[in-house]
Amino acid sequence: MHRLVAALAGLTLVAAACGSDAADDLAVTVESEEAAVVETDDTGTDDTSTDDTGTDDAGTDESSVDDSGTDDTAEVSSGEVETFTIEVWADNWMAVYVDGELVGEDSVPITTERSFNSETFTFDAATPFTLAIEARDYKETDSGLEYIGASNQQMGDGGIIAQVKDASGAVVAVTTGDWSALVVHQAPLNTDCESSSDPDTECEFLTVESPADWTAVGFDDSAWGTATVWTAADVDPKLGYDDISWDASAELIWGSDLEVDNTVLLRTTVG
Ligand SMILES: [Ca+2]
Ligand SMILES: [Ca+2]
Repeated sequence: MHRLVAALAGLTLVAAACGSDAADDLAVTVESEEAAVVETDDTGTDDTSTDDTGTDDAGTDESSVDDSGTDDTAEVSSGEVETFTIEVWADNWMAVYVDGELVGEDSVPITTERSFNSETFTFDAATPFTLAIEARDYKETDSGLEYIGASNQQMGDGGIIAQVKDASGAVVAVTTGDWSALVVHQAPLNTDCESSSDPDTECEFLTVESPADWTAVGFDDSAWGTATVWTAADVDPKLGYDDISWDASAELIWGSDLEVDNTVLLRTTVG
C-alpha cells in the first residue's frame, strides 16, 4: 500500500507536518479543474473520464458524482433493475455508493466517541453494478491520533465488513481481499509520535486526493491495490457487528495498516 501511494505521488500528494484540522480528506469532492488534471494523469487513456470531466462536473461538487453515476449506469448496465440491501459495519464511518450514486452513509457522526454501528441500506440496481465504499477511521486531527492530550492518546484503528443481498435474501456480494483499494489518508507516518505532547506538530501525514469520479462505473481503478483482509481478532469489531448475521464468506478488510491507514476507498463490481 505504501508503494501504491508512492506511485501516485506525482498527482496531488500532500505530505507535511500537521497543523490544521482534518478537513482535507473530507474533500472527496474536488473542484472540476483539479479533477480533470487528476483523471488525465491518473488514468491516461481512460475513455469514460472524458465524459465525466466535461460540463457535468462544472456545477456543484456533490452533484457531479450523482451525474456521472447516472450516465454510466445507462451505458453499462444491461440487466433488469432489482432491489438489493447492503449490510455494513465500519470502524468508524462509511459511505456507500452504487453506480456512482450515494445510497447511504453512516448515521452516526465519526466524531462520536466509539462510533461503532452497523447500517442496512436498500437500493435499486441492475447487475452488473459498481459498489464503492469510502471508509474512515476516526482521527482527531491530521496527526492520525485520537484522545489527544488525554492519558489514552493513541492511534485508532479501522476495519469494515459488508454483504449485499438480493430481494430473495441471497448473498450476492461480500467484502473480500479482491476489492480494489486506495488509501487516501495515512497518519501518523512516524508512529513514534503517538506519545508526543505535541502531535499536531510532530506527527507526519500523507494524503492522496480522491479522484473525482472514483465511485463511477467507468472509473479505471487498475492502478489501485487490493484490500487487506483482517481477522476479527485484529479488528476487534464492537457495537453493531453482532447485530448482523454475516455470511461466512464476508471478510473484514482495510488498508495494509489498520492504524496508519485512516481513509480507504474501496470498489468492486457485483454481478
Ligand atoms: Ca477507529
Ligand atoms: Ca488510525
